[in-house]
Amino acid sequence: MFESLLWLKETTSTQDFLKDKKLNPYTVVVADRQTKGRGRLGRSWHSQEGGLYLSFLLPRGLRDEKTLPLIVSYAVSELLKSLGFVPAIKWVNDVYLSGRKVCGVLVEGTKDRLVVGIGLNVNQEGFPQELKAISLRMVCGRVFDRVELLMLLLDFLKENLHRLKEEGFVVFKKDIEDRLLFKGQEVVLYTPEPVVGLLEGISADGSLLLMTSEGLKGFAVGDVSLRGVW
Ligand code: BT5
Repeated sequence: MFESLLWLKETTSTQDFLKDKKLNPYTVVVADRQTKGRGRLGRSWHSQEGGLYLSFLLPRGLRDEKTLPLIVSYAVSELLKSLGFVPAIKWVNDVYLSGRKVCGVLVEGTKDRLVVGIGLNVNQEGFPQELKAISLRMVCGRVFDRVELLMLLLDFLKENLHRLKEEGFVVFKKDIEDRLLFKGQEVVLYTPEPVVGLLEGISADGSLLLMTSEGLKGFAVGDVSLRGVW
């Protein structure tokens, strides 16, 4: 599936690197560090050396395209599980270990392509306190070979993107719910308007289901956090 791969020492953002060029779908670009790594809504992504920062191109019009942030987070969580970690998926685009963020996913669209970005904290020894971030090394004390890790990650992505194409998002619903962060807990979803509710799970289209004072509601966008915790 992923036929060509470029590994850069440094770039502004692997997302911009792919957006700016006319490259084939499934091209992958990796960088050792990014000077302007970004998250959603213009937030910045801390991209010091030691992490794995990659983006790849997909054609538009894939089945259940809107669920890609969840599918890619799920593929990362499968990779981490295969390595012996116990990952949680934070709806809609994060993977957590030990209550801290280890990976973020960003999906952006151009006219005929989707650019999928993954930032995975691997060998970093620490982060600014306010980020509430963690790396694989900080969890288990081991230093990982990032090339090996990337190859494994691409395998998990390939398998799960193929499954999405063949069977649709609905077959992922239960597996994602089983490792959904805050499931069964009272949360606030910033849409950006705050909505309080009990996190029930996800719907067949990947929306977040909250039991609110007005009944069960589905949400397609937002940032979720535990009620009373920043
Ligand atoms: C994301 O956004 O989590 C998507 C991050 C995608 C990064 C990849 S790296 C390769 C590709 N090239 C790019 O330029 N981007 C993609 P969001 O859900 O908006 O979360 C952003 C928030 O995560 C920030 O505001 C911080 O609070 C936090 N954060 C920043 N850097 C982090 C890190 N290294 N580890 C954990 N949390 C971090």
